[in-house]
Amino acid sequence: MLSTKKGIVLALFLGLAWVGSAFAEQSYLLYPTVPTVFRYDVNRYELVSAGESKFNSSYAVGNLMLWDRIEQRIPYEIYETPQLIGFEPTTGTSEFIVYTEEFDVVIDGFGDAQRTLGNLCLRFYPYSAVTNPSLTVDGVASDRLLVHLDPLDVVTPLGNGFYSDTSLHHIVWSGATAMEIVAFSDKDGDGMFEGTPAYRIVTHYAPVATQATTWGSVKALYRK
Ligand SMILES: [Ca+2]
Repeated sequence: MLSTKKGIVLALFLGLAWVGSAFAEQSYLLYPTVPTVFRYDVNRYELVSAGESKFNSSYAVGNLMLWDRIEQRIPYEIYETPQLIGFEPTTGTSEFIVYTEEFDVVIDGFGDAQRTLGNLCLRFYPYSAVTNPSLTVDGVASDRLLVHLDPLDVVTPLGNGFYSDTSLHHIVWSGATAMEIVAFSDKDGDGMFEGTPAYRIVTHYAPVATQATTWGSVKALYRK
């Protein structure tokens, strides 16, 4: 749980970030259910090694643990990802890297208060598209790179001062070398995402299909 002092500092930080951009739409945590490497934004996260005082083996991937240096806590939200296999540093936007053209995406409304994510959308950005990329979300073919989703109510306590509810979406894509995916609230309804996402998924075309051996059991966790 955030102390009041930390909460005030965080509120000031978020307030300044808000003032800093004339118009920005909120992005949300999303992650894949298949094996994934988390490329963490070094301005927000750092790695802690086994033996350091902050290290908690319950959150270890190998001998490393991710730490949120802004909120000074374990980033529980990242550990919601069911098949986290490693970490790599990057700068700017944190991203989950996968290699498949068909997988499930979880949108997670993780936060320190109950809320409803309205005007919820997935936005897709193809890399090096050689033809018109094709895209199917939840079995429905989309001729646009923006897909509207039902609002997501976030009401379930996680037990550590945070709340989380999720929605699961099955994605199939082709016709590009990679696809970047962002979840956000389209406040102005123009079908575009304005701002810099806190998180995204980058899924790469994989000529040799990867086998997700735990595919069925992982999906079962999220289908409620
Ligand atoms: Ca917009």
